[in-house]
Amino acid sequence: MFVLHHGWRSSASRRVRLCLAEKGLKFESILVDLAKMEHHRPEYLKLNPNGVIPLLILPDGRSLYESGTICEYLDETYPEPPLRPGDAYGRAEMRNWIRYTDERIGNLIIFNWRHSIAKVAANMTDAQLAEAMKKIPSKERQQAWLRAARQPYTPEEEDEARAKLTMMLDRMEGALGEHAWLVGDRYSLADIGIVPFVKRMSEEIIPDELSDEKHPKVAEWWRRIQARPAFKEARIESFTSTL
Ligand SMILES: N[C@@H](CCC(=O)N[C@@H](CS)C(=O)NCC(=O)O)C(=O)O
Repeated sequence: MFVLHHGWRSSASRRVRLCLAEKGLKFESILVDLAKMEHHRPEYLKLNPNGVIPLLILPDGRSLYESGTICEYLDETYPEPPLRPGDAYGRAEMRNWIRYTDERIGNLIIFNWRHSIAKVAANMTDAQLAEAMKKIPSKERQQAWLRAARQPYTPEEEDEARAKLTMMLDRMEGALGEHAWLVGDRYSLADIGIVPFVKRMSEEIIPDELSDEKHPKVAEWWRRIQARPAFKEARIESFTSTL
């Protein structure tokens, strides 16, 4: 049995749950409370030195982190239904999509953390914050925690993030003008990788951009995605619901 350390609202965790659901693989769920910094505890960092979720423990006891890598591993190990293109070029394109979305996670943090992490971080004393910083392994995430605690994002930064997220939709619109899914005619890990981003954009960030008027191909893709049984199974639910 797989054991997944995750969060219901975490985008990277959502990718892995989507992949597991497509494959019909069950898992034991271990929820990691980010606001309590459970992902920075020494025992967790031993298994995922990056100090983020998700983390997947395989049935043989070995562990894996990085959502894109986990999904590729699952597809290689449980090939049905296939979630990667059948040819090397297609798989390379798929990896570029995953990398592209990975690099844009910061634009989601600006909107996501205010719902949980920022509330806790803002109440930390300077001494508590300094202590917390020592446990966060990456400079980039230390910076994000500091921003959450002491320097909320400005409206200008939010607008900039919205513009970058809209550019992702523009790029998707181009790809979907050529074929049914982001890479060719097969639903793949490229699509799965971006689903959590689009979910958040559709809720409170830039919902209008998901309309048939603004991005018709993406809007149609989004309807097809939401109709997949795995979407429900993976519980890609409203971010602000009380999960
Ligand atoms: N590249 C990583 C990103 C993981 C990631 O950013 N996870 C977020 C939740 S979606 C997290 O753990 N954030 C808490 C933190 O940075 O302190 C992956 O795809 O697994």
